Amino acid sequence: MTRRSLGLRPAVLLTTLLAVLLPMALTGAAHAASGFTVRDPLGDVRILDRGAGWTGAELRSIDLRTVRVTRKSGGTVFRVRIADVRPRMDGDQMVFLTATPPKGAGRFPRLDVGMSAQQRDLGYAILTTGNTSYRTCDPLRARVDDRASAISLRIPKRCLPRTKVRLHVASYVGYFRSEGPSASKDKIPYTRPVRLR
Ligand SMILES: [Ca+2]
Repeated sequence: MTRRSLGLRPAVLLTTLLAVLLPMALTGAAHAASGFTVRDPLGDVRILDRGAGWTGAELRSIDLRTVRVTRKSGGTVFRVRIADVRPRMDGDQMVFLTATPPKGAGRFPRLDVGMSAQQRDLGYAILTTGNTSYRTCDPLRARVDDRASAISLRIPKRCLPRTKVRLHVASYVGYFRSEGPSASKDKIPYTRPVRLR
């Protein structure tokens, strides 16, 4: 394709090219997703209370396997795979994510996220940006993938820190959004600083 064949002046040609290419670039950006995965070994659940009424299999069911963080244009999805999602279990399988600044970079922003396979409508995210300032995204609905034993929560951008943070993940068997003690626990130690949005 030449200028002559199109019969266009350079400025018009440039405008035409931009008109074609710019929407393509914007579309590409809108659909771009990036992220990372944190892995944890199986078999490392800590039993806190054997006498709380749950079977050994139930107590070990929250064994963390992977945490996949996918940044999208509308927010970030945290997808946590555990050993065995049990939607009909009596009691709750819970996952909590905490994000804090790199060492020595102060206390804020701090992100607190909670989700449960049994209490799907009660997921939440709280972004604390100062001693008395915070934003809440509550309630958020968790998605449960039985076959993959995964619990996912999508957090809107307004409740995500803009700066790099270290991510900590913990899972429990107990009762979600209650003050009661938990019967078992697994955890992934703080990661290196990562971007969540
Ligand atoms: Ca584990």
